[in-house]
Amino acid sequence: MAGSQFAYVRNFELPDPVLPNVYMVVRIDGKGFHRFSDAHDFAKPNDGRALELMNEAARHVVQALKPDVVLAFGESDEYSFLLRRSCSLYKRRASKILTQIVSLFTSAYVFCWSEIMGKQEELKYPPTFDGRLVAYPTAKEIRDYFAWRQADTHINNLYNTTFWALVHADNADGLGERRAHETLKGTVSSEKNEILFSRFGINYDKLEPMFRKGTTIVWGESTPEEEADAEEDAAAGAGEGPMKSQEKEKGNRSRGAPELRTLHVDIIGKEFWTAPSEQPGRRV
Ligand code: DGT
Ligand code: MG
Ligand code: MG
Ligand code: MG
Ligand code: MG
Repeated sequence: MAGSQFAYVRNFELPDPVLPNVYMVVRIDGKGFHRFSDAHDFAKPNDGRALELMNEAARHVVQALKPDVVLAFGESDEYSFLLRRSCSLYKRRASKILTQIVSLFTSAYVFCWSEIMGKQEELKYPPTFDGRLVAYPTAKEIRDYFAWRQADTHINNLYNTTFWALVHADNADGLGERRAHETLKGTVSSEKNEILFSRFGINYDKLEPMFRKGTTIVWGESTPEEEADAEEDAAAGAGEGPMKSQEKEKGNRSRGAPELRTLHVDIIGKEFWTAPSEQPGRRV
């Protein structure tokens, strides 16, 4: 067969399977987002729309890789995706799984850019993301992994919020960036909280949960309120033409079916991992 004398090169393609029956976590991170966020005038320290764009790109990944991705957590320019232990995607080949997620996330980020950032916000150059895949043997490492990422969210957000408050103070106290760094050097959390409260009247705990807790995406049951809404919609639509009856059908079908939930909650404590209201059974 033509080409068979060349086909031996295939033997150089070594398999890279991940061990069976272990959790996999893929973390993607924006490349050079310090520059990217400046170039696109992201608000400091947190740009709500830019974070929503990250969340939307992540939802694309979770949807597309259903049911293998069971949880995603994002903050800043990064997102972590947890794959269930029984995942058999690409026969568990690490490079295939990793590149698929990085590629899908990146293209979704670009695809959704104008919808979320606004049509007038030009994408000035192609954003890229790097990624890594790590295997973890037990639920303990998984919970500690996500606790580690959320603790990072908190530390960075508290620092950045205090830093930019010091820099932007619109009175004679306004420090330059260098002096703000100096002021915060060596301070512990309680001191930053105190600066925020006494100098700027900011109660850190009242700031947006998305900024403080990051974003967690999980499959879950709809809440009783959402079900009531769906029922209301369905009832209102009864007998009112094809569009309405389709909505009704959708409302009916979604009842009890797992749907994507976007949360900004504590995932360090054990409640998140065991709460029956969020998902029947344990998450991992
Ligand atoms: P890397 O990941 O090594 O290629 O380098 P960077 O520049 O992406 O650095 P990284 O990932 O450690 O830190 C994320 C950067 O993205 C950091 O400079 C702050 C910026 N960034 C992320 N989210 C926001 C935001 O909402 N607003 C602003 N202004 N900047 C953000
Ligand atoms: Mg990085
Ligand atoms: Mg980055
Ligand atoms: Mg980062
Ligand atoms: Mg192909």
